[in-house]
Amino acid sequence: MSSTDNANPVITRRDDGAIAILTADNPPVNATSLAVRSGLKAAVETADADPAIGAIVIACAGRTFFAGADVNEFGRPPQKPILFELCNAIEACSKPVVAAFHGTALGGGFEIALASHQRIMKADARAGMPEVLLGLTPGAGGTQRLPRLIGLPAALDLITSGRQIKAQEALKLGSIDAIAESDLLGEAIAMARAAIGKPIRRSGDLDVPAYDAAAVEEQLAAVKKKARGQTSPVEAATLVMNAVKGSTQEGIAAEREAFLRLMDTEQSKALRHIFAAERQALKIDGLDLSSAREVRHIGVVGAGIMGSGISIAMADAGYSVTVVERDEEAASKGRERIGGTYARTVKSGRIAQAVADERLARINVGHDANAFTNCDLVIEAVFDDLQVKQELFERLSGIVRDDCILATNTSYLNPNDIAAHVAHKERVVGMHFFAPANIMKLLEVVRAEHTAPEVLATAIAVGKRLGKQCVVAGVCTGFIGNRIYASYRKQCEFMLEEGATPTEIDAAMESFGLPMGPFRAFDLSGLDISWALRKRQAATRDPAARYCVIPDRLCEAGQFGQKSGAGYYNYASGKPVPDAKAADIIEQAAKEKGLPRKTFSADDIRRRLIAAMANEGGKELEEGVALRESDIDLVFTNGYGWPKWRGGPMFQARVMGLEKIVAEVREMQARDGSEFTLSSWLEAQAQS
Ligand code: T1G
Repeated sequence: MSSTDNANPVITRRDDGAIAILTADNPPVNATSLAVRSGLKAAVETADADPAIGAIVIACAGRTFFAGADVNEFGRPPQKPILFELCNAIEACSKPVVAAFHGTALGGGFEIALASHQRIMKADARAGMPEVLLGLTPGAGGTQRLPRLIGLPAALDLITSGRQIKAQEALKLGSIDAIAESDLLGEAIAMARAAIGKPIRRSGDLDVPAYDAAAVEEQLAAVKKKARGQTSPVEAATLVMNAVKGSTQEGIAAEREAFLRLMDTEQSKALRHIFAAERQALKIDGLDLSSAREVRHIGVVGAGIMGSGISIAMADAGYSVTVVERDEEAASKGRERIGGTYARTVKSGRIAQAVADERLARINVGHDANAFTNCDLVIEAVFDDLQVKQELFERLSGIVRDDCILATNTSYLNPNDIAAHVAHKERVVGMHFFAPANIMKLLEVVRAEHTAPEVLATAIAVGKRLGKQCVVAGVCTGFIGNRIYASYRKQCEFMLEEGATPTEIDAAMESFGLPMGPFRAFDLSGLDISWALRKRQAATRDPAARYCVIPDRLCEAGQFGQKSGAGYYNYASGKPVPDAKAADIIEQAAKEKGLPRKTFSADDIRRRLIAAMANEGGKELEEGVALRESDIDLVFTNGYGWPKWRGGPMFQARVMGLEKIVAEVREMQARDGSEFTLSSWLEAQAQS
């Protein structure tokens, strides 16, 4: 019998003898939208009451089993049946219910499986409870049923981390009963048939397996430490612990309260903003990502810190990589650098030696650029000097195929200038990695003036294969991230001239959630690098613009930051402490500026810095350098250490209130000159 309830087109029932097979079909990922919840609950109850039915199989059509609650319903009034009510109905069913899952059974999807009486999973499927990654907690019984099935420690791990598990681990943990060898549905039907008339094992009725209380206490402490200010992992851990304090239904009630409360928090809204942003970033008008060319062999020019990091990222993703340095000595250093990185990765336990060997074998380091002849893409990571890069690209265009993509990793130069002497300029694109390139997720893909759409699509496809968060940027000095970061840095320095200290500013941003405050970060990256850039730009600097001499004077005093033992902080003791020389330089510079001294609260500091960032972001949006606000937030949450639960500078500007942000910028405009002119985009947003 096959029936589709016309009132509910997403759930169909097909009977195979005494087995009712209920299949959901709700593209793209079978989110448990209202139609799924109501249809599936009705179908389960109908099948349970049907005397011809001995057991039930729940499955999904399309790419995956239920991938969780429908994020588009979040923040709206809940509509019955709520997902936990569906799960309770499944578990209460008097006949055996088997969940057959493929793809990614996540969140509410995994909870539907846990409420079923048995679970069979395709060998290549994955399961998980990613709610905390959205700033939420499971809300349909997961915190109660999972620990009863797999024990407290494993349940705490999965639910507070949000990580996905593969079939073998799911089986080993006890969260599933079998892995489908070939025919998921056929094997699920057989499992259901075998269960008819047998006792039903309901996970909600199980006792939590014995556990080591001290070890769990340590685990709870570790969750809190790792959360670094994010609340949902800690809340989720508390809910899981309810499994040993009360009944399943009491635990589910507590889940429901926490889930609804967290839904309204800034952290969850920020994390959902980022979730949506990640899926928006590569939807670009007029760009067909499927037009990307196949890339197998990649060339990298330069095996320095960036070049070796990029080479490792490429080899890790399965590409064969030809690295060329200027001479054998530099090539040899490059080999050592790359080999050393892999050795450290193996030593840390992140990969096995065999994997490192396989990846290393994909990287060939030499000093003859003719080795690039059969490359599909060559990226340069040489010294950020325009003439050097122009000459390099001119040479390369005489070596590589005419269709070989030429990418530049420049941070500040204009890819159009680099492309000036290249034959077939349409093949030039920017691929701006962030150090360390094999670790940092952000990749700014810079669309130069002549970049062909399929070249842009290809650079994005390579970035995605590397596991990067790609963000398309237009051409300007510093592209999306570094241009905004420059405004942020200037306001940090200006506040020193007005009475704030490096420690105060760092403390304000670290308590905001950054892993490291700005001045500690400047010291870490080295004050001399931006000093060299400022000296190069000195001749063209606007004399009317406010300029802070503090970092220049620190460098003139040989205080380049951590690398020289002192910068804004002193590192002689091994830990950063305020540096006396820096304090004198700050005091002297402030006196020379003669600005009114004031005290800054942490909120003052955050508002001023986020205002500077949002204002520059507004200008980027006006110019088309950034395609959308959320792209800017992706840049800072993937490339500059911003916690995703803060949503990014543009998100935070809205949280703080755009009127206040505009007021802050107007003060900057009056005090700091034309570089901080109020963005018309920001002004319009504040008025809308
Ligand atoms: N709801 C609605 N749409 C979703 C969705 C969801 N949960 N997940 C993905 N989509 C859309 C996505 O926007 C995109 O749409 C398309 O599906 C493909 O997604 C009570 C409350 C499933 C691993 O957190 O992890 O359950 O752009 O590009 O790379 O306890 O999507 O095509 O229009 O990401 O193959 C828990 C989130 C929710 C899963 C697929 N579940 N999704 O990855 O494709 S909370 C999640 C993912 C919950 C319960 C609680 C991934 C994926 P469009 P995609 P993908």
